[in-house]
Amino acid sequence: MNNLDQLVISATADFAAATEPAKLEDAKARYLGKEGSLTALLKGLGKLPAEERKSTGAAINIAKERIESALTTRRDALKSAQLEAQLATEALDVTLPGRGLPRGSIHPVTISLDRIEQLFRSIGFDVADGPEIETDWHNFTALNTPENHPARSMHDTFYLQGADGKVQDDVLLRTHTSPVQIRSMLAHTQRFQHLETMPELRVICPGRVYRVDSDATHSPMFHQVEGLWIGESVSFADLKGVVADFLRRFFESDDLKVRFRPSFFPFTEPSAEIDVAFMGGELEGRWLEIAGCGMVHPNVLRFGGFDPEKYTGFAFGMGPDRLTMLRYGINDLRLFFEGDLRFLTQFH
Ligand code: 2NM
Repeated sequence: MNNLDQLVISATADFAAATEPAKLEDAKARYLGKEGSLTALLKGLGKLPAEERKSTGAAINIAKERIESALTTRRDALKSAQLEAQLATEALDVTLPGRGLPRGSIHPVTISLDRIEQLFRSIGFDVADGPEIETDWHNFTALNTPENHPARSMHDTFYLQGADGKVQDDVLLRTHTSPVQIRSMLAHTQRFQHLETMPELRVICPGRVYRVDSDATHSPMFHQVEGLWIGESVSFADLKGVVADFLRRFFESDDLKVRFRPSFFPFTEPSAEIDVAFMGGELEGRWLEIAGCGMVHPNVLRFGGFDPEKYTGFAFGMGPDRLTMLRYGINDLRLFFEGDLRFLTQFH
């Protein structure tokens, strides 16, 4: 093997040993650079006798081409190895399933509130809301509640503190949604005061209410939906029809039994508790107290701007929390307000 062949073999081996482009360029310089061994051979050509120059020059050039070709091959190999490595580390599996958006779910009490609103809208009721911080007048006085009624005590109702830290006796967290009924009556009677006869007022008031009470069946915050229908000839028969029809539609049960049991509320006269009994299911035949109702007291009509000699009305109040418990068979009210997603995501 001649020197040139050895040079080609040595260069090819050096190129193969270079594992990164910078080292490969160093190896290239050792053979093909200004100081490289092949360059030195070419420079030495001049010193050769003329008859050897041509054939030696040709042999050196062939060796040079073989070295250059080995260099190019190695360069390409390093380049594709680097690309392979980069592709491996930056790999993106476009066939993986997407992360998706977690689907929320509606709170079970909100499901009930939406259903209740929908059912009452379908028979011509409006839906109203109002402040949760109320005045003593809207929450009690206008609802014909006597000065000494237990509901008015600090023991039963959350009163607010003023800036001076003193508890105010005339600002409170509403204990029912009836103050919204009062506000609706006042807005209605003011709006239509120029008319000989008021149009009928039909409204329900869903919302949060607050009482000092807390155990498995009572939460200091809970929900209420109250309804009100005032007109020139609204009767207790209308009340029975509207409420019984609503309950049968809400519980999707045509054979639901509904009964009205005489009771007392300051804001209605006469007043009644509303009981239901399911036909079938675990609670079959048991009477369950579910709402209160009555004919709006003349004093309340007057506070709302209606002449009780001309108008009558019925009102009712129910607890959507309890309705939801019955509809879904839930036994602890606190589950609604603890924010445990394992519970809350079960309802659709
Ligand atoms: C109930 C029971 C009976 C009621 C009365 C009124 C108003 F403002 F019209 F007088 N709203 N809601 C009412 C009547 C509420 O809850 C158990």
